Amino acid sequence: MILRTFQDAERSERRVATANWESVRLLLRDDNMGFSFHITTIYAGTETPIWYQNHLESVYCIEGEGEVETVADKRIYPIKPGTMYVLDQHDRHLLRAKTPLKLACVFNPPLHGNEVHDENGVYPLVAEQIGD
Ligand code: 9YT
Repeated sequence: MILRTFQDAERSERRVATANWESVRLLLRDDNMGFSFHITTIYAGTETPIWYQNHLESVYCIEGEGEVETVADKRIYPIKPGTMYVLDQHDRHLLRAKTPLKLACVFNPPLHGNEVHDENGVYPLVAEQIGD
């Protein structure tokens, strides 16, 4: 059994912040669940290019308003509370927040904890350690 609170996690190294977003990573790879689970806030007025070439991600909107555009076909999907979008094709996309967007995010494979996007919006696939 694992029990954590958002309130404790956001005051620890589980909180990772960038110019466009911050993320509180409640479950990580070393919890051995096969996925990681984060509460992410995308700052209002931002556009973030993202391309998870090495990960699958599901995103559920708890609060806020925004949109996601898939780069390949330029389709725009509105995001509001209750909306889920799923990057099942490793879709390259642009995430825009009109107001602060509070999102629950699940990653497979799980993140290690300190990843931030590189210049292409990608998280590296951290090599498994021998013996893992
Ligand atoms: C929705 C999304 O992918 N935002 C970027 C941050 C990511 N959720 C994370 O690392 O927690």
